[in-house]
Amino acid sequence: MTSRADVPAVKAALRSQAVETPSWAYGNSGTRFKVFAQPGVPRTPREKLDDAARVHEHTGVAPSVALHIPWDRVDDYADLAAYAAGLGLRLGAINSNVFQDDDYRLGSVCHPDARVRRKALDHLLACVDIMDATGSRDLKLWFSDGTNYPGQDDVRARQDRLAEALAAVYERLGDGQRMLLEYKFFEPAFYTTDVPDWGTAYAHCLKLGEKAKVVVDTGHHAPGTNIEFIVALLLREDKLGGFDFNSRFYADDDLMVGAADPFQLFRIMYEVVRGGGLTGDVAFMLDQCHNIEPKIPAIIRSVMNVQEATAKALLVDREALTAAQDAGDVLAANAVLMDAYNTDVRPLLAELREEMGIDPDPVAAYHRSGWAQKITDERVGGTQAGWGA
Ligand code: PSV
Ligand code: MN
Ligand code: MN
Repeated sequence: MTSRADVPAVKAALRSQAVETPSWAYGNSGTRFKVFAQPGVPRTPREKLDDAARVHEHTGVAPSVALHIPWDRVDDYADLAAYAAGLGLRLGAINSNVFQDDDYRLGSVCHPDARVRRKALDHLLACVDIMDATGSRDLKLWFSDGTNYPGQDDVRARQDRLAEALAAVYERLGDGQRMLLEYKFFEPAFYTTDVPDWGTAYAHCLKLGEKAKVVVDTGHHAPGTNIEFIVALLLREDKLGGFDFNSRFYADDDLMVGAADPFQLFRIMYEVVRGGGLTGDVAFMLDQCHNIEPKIPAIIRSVMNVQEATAKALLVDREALTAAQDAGDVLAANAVLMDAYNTDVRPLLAELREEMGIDPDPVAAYHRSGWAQKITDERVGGTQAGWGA
């Protein structure tokens, strides 16, 4: 541990960080080649919340769950929110889905046909109604819109259509509600994507106003992109709404955050800490799919990975770093950062968990709890929920 670390302050910051887990990570998922069904997977949104409650119980820092509509369709969202509250949880971001309908072949809010655009907009507005019922703060917007072939559609006109839809949604937001615009450089569109990068998302959010912010999904960049620079810049402009955390080796792999490149996660979290993002209203959400590994322990592991990166970022000796930077001492400055990154923070986190009254080893505690066996025995019949179900 770095000598000047203010351990109580680091622990207090870690205690207050909340990581939001996604309802869809608890369900079955796969690639376009095969979905491997797992035993005990939730059949209903309530069962997804039951699993999320286990993640929160064992980590102490995962008190909210993001919903994806219509994957989490229920008749009464206020009732679902009450159910979540009964488990010690709350409902988090509402993720809209305008990408899984035959009508969206050529896009949703950017579609050339006004009828399809209206249908997509109606869905987004319905998501705000759901937020009113659940008390959710954030509407997360990701559009699969784009084109596959040069000349297929007018790229500028599509931006106009996008702006029109975003403005209508923005108008509908209530006090304390926000919209988070997510970008992704390709897939499913392969030539142009209508919100491909942070710059496009930022330009739209800037025009819309302060309730519109950018969300950074860590898997949505070209290889080699310096994501921490984007984070630093968005924070500086007060336009970072949150993260969809996951990790990737190739494209949008949706693997466990911190698994592929823990050093990148540390660099991102350092910019978050440096930019005041830990104490502000940045949403730390996971957006992952656990296709071959058991889901609940994978989600617990992911929450822990975010905590470990955050702890290391908090341990950076900022005074020593500034001194080295001011002196133009390249190697000393780099060494300060690397010292923090190379610190084993697991004992600190184990200690923190004990202080919070939870088991210092969340994954082991989950395995001991018997929950995996219980859901395997009880959740038989019905349709297992999953990505796209
Ligand atoms: C798109 O790739 C995305 O990252 C968006 O956040 C979607 O809502 C989510 O994945 C679905 O898993
Ligand atoms: Mn995402
Ligand atoms: Mn994605």
